[in-house]
Amino acid sequence: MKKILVTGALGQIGSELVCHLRRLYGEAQVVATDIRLSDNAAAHSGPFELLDVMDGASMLEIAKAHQVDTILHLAAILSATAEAKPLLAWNLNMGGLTNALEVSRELGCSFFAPSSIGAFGPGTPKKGTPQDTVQRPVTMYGVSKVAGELLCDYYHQKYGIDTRSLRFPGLISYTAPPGGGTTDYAVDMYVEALAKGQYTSYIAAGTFLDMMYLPDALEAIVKLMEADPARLQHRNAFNVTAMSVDPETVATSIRRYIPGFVLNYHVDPVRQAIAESWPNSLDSTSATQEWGFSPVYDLEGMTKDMLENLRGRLT
Ligand code: NAD
Ligand code: AKB
Repeated sequence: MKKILVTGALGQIGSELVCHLRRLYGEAQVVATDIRLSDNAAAHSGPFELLDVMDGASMLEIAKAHQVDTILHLAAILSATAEAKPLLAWNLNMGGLTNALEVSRELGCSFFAPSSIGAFGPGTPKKGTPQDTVQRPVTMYGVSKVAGELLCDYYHQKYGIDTRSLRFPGLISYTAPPGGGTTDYAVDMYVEALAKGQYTSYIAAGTFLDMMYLPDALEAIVKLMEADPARLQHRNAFNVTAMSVDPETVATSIRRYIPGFVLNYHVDPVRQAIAESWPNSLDSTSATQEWGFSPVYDLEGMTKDMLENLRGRLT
C-alpha cells in the first residue's frame, strides 16, 4: 500500500486505522475522508476531505487528485441502526460500496471493505463457524454484507481488481465510540464500569459472540493487504476472531480490576434477536494459513489495556 484513501474515517475503526496507517506509511500517504468533520485533531494530522460515499463523482475526483492506489472503504450503517432504517442501510451500504468499487476499477486501486459476523444467519453452524458455509442472514445489515462480499468477488473475477476483506467480529476500542452495532454492549460495559461501577446490558447472559480488540483488527487489515496474492485462496471475506464471550464473561474479567462492578440486564429484543442469529465462535484457520492472521490480545489482555487507556482518558 502506498497512497491510501479511507472512507468513513472518523468512525470506530477509521479513527484508529488512519493513525496506524500514517505511522506505517507516512502522514501524507493516507487521505482520510468522512461525511462529517471532527474536532479530534489526530483525524486531521494528514490529508482530510469531506466526502459522502453516495457521491461517486466526488469520490473519483478526490481519489484522482491524491493519486491513491488503495481504497479502504469503511463507511456503512451497522446492524442495530440498519434494522431501524433498513432501506437507508441497503442504499448506503450497497451504494457506497458500488461507488468505491467503481473508483477502484477506474483507477486500478487495491480495495478493502470489511464484512462482518453479521454475514451469517441462523442456518449457519454456530460453533467453529467454517470459512465456507451457509450465509443466509436475517438482518438487513447481514444481507448487505453478504451482497458486498459477492460484489467484491465479482469485481475481482470480472475486472481483476485486487479486492480483499475480513469478516470482523465485534470490535472493542477506546478512541471513538462504536456506531450503532449489536456488539457495542461490550465497549459500553468497560466505559460504564469505570464511570459508574455498574452497567445494564441489552444483550442477555449466555449470548456468546466473537470479539476482537481493535489493535488486532488494524494489524489484520495491514497483514491481509500486504499478503502475497498467490497465497490467497479466499478473498471476500476471511473469518477472523480473537475470543468468544458473553456479557458475564466480560464482567468477570472487568471485576479483576474493579471488584465491585455490578452487571444488570434489560434485554433489548431487537438487538438480542440479531445477536442470536449470529455465530458463537468463528473458525479463522483460513486467515491463519493464507496470510498469517495471529491476534495478540485475549480477553484478559484486552481488559487490562482497555481499562488503563479509558482511565487515562477519564482523568
Ligand atoms: P462507524 O459507524 O463507527 O463509522 C462509520 C463512519 O462512516 C462514521 O464516521 C460516519 O460519519 C461515516 N459515514 C456515514 N455515512 C457516510 C456517508 N454517506 N459518506 C461518508 N461517510 C459516512 O463504523 P465502524 O465501526 O468504524 O465500521 C466500519 C466498517 O467496518 C463498516 O463496514 C462495518 O460494517 C464494519 N464492521 C465493523 C465492526 C465493529 O465492531 N466496529 C464489526 C464488523 C464490521
Ligand atoms: C455490529 O454489531 O453491527 C458490528 C458487527 C459485528 O458487524 N459490531
